[in-house]
Amino acid sequence: MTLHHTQMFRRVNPMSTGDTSKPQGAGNGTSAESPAARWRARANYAERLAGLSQTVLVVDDDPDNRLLLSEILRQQCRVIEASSGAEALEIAFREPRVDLILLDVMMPGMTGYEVLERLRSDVRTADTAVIFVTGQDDENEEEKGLLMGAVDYVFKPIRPAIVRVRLANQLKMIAQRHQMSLLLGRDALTGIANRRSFDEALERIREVSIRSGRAFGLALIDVDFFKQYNDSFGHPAGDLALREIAAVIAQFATAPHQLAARYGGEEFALLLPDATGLAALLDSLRRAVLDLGLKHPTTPWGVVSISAGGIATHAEPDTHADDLLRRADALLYEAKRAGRNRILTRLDSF
Ligand code: GH3
Ligand code: MG
Ligand code: MG
Repeated sequence: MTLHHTQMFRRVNPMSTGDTSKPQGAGNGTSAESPAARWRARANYAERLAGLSQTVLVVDDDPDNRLLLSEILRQQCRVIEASSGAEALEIAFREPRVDLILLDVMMPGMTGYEVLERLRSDVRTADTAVIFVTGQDDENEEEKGLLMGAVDYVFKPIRPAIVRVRLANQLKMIAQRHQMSLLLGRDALTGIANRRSFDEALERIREVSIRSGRAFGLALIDVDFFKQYNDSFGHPAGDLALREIAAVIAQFATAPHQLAARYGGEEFALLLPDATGLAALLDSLRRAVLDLGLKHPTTPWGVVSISAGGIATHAEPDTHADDLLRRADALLYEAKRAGRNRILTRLDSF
């Protein structure tokens, strides 16, 4: 990954020795003994502990500003630069993990506001934190940016020590949020995402779809005759079967922002930002579960199977997550009534 960055982008090249152990003076003339210097040393230590695993994209049309910001940041994170809004979007959509974007407001071609709007309209970047960098100290502009979802503002001329601390604070919050969602978002039995993660992801994809007008896919999946499986082999064997089925479902959601989740009990859900080929995908999934070959004493086909209901649709402002789930659930119910071991999909025309 680092190699990739070095090759693809102008990575900021340390002009110094690369020794990150010393607190950066940041050029504000504070002596090493001052309280501020001691706090700075502690902050730097905490950053090093956190590791340089986070990535910040610096977007500015002015090369001097990019260089300055990158120099300030490179001790605490990986830095990628973009010189225009278009380049920023291209990188943000392509890079698997940009944690934060430092975004110049006034740029030729596309303003920072337009870039933010585009970021919020794509599921890959809808959650990416943005800090605006602006030369204008205008209350209305600042309010506008914050209302659009920027997490903070940095004002030009750049004051390195302040930028550094603001960035460190945001990066720390982002890391904590990431860790928390990992801790809270997994299903204990199967290891895949749980209902909580799923509900969050569905809400995000709904909001993105409202903004972008683009369709996404949602499927509810239920194991057939599972009560009888438990009754025949016992609950622990049922647990093992659920883990195997979950692993198969997870294989159908490996692309970024696709999500496979345990919705509850023996029900699972799939969320696909791109709805193309939903019916074929669900049918492959159905066959993959059959191919597990988990013996079932009472199904007509002798092995454990699933049924699924899937919708490909886009969301309007008055579309609620519950509406979407209800529509997928109605199809699942029909698939069950029609005999199980089958999938039903409804693809809205756009
Ligand atoms: P259908 O084909 O209509 O879906 O029939 P079914 O038997 O699968 O559906 P039903 O809702 O009647 O039963 C669901 C069963 O799933 C009953 C319940 O014990 C089992 N189940 C739910 N959660 C778990 C679990 O975590 N572990 C095990 N082993 N079984 C579970
Ligand atoms: Mg069920
Ligand atoms: Mg069932």
